[in-house]
Amino acid sequence: MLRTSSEILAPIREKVEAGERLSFDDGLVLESPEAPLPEVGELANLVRERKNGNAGYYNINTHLNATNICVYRCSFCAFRSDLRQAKGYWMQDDAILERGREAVENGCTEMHIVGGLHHQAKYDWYRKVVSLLHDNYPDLHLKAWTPVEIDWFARLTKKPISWVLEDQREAGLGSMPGGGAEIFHPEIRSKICEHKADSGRWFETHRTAHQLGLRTNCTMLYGHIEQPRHRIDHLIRLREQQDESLAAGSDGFQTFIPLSYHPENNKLGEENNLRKPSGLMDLRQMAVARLMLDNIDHIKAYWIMLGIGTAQVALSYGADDIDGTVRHELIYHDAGATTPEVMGVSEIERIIREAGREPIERDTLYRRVERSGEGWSVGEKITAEA
Ligand code: V47
Ligand code: SF4
Repeated sequence: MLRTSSEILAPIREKVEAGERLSFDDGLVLESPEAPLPEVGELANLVRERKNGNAGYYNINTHLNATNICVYRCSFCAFRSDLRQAKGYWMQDDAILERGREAVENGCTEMHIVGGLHHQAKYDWYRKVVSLLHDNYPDLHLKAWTPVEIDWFARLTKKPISWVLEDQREAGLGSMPGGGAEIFHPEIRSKICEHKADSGRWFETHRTAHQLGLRTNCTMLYGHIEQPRHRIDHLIRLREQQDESLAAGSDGFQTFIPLSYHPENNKLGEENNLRKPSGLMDLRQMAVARLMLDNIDHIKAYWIMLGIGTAQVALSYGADDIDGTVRHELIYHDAGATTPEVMGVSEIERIIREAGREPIERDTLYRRVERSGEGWSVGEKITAEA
């Protein structure tokens, strides 16, 4: 018998309303075109409002990609350069310090630092990127390095991940962004980024960071050659890690960011004739993530990647955060993003308000930011369960 759409979602609705955990198979149902997107979104919104009320979080941040030269060749990456390519760059101390000065002048609370793994850069250079900024701009929170970089540093220094993370923390590392996760399942990972840190190493890095008291984010790159089962597998692996970190007394992952694949200027897109995921796909991924990741507080709709319109709608499809004002973003703009290069605070607040949410400026660790005149300070940690 043909089931109506609501019947398909009825068992999931019951679980969501009762606050019960969804299974792998539930995830596949949510992914199925038979599950109507508005209903999936409504369920995700229920969880989103339960966890984060009406808040629409943002921060004032900037990016630093100190080199785009990279030993790896992930097939989706439009940002990387070879050593001898004209677009290759490697920033030295003055340029890095200048970026810090500009950030502080613009009221940034956070610098997001990731980049290529330069063939000739020694570990000390990567450490100096962090220590230079931290020593000169101690109030700027440095959210830096993915497990791909931490794994590279461990290879360069021949030290364990825990040593690298502790050394980075001593240099000024404040937390870690969510990149490098891509798709964990080996059927896909082996095709899009076979050489860099594998899923085991990715989780080992985050687990160790959590044990050391560092907060981290997590991501998933979707909309290329993966299937729904790879995405649900990815989300469940993250959920299991979060269970483990929370059970061990750590705070674990703060935010999950679903990353919508951009097909321009990269081999993966060219060889598979891929198109950008639709707005509907973006919204479904947001909602599915909110429903599956019951133990992660925040879901971010990264406006740079989604576009402003979709990010606004996403605030009612599970997301509670749209990232920040974002200066100097390269990874998405190199891969075809047409969003503005930076957004002002009044504009970011306007688009959150227009989406029916209350704009709240947060710092990287989700504490309310209070501004007076030129300066800023952090208030209470915002509790997730509203
Ligand atoms: O790991 C690279 C992705 C990630 C493409 O933690 C691409 O707050 C789409 O992790 N199309 C880095 N995605 C970005 C990232 C991130 C972004 C915003 C906030 C946070 C956070 C983290 O970007 C990479 C990869 O998954 N990426 N190329 C592309 N062509
Ligand atoms: Fe290098 Fe990162 Fe691009 Fe992969 S995604 S090629 S590791 S810069």
